[in-house]
Amino acid sequence: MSKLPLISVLVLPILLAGSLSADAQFRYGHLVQIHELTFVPDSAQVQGDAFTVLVIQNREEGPILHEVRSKDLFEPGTLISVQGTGTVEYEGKQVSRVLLAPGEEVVIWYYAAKGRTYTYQCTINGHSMQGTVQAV
Ligand SMILES: [Cu+2]
Repeated sequence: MSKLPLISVLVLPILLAGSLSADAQFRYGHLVQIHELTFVPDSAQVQGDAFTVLVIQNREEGPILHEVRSKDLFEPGTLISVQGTGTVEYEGKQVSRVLLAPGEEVVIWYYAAKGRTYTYQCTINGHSMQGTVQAV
């Protein structure tokens, strides 16, 4: 685990160099923060037909565990890699979900195909959270 935070240190400045706008949106990816049982922002657009990164951080102030599930993002041919400080769980060879304790983050590299919409969810402990990424 000790080497994992380094990845964020390397990746986030690259992302943030592109834009520091308030909507935290980046051309080749975007940053989502979880606050009060909500993905913020819960929708975004990214460049289509391009390698893209989605960073999701659990920023809850209380001890609230979240997960990231996504049939779309974790499917073969879409997912490139999952990094970060969260706990990655697998079903066979496929990522089934990533658990995020407060302060943890997941860095999802994937190929965004133009025209597709990718959804991700958290349903742990009765949560009904959803976010979408549209590749344009
Ligand atoms: Cu949740």
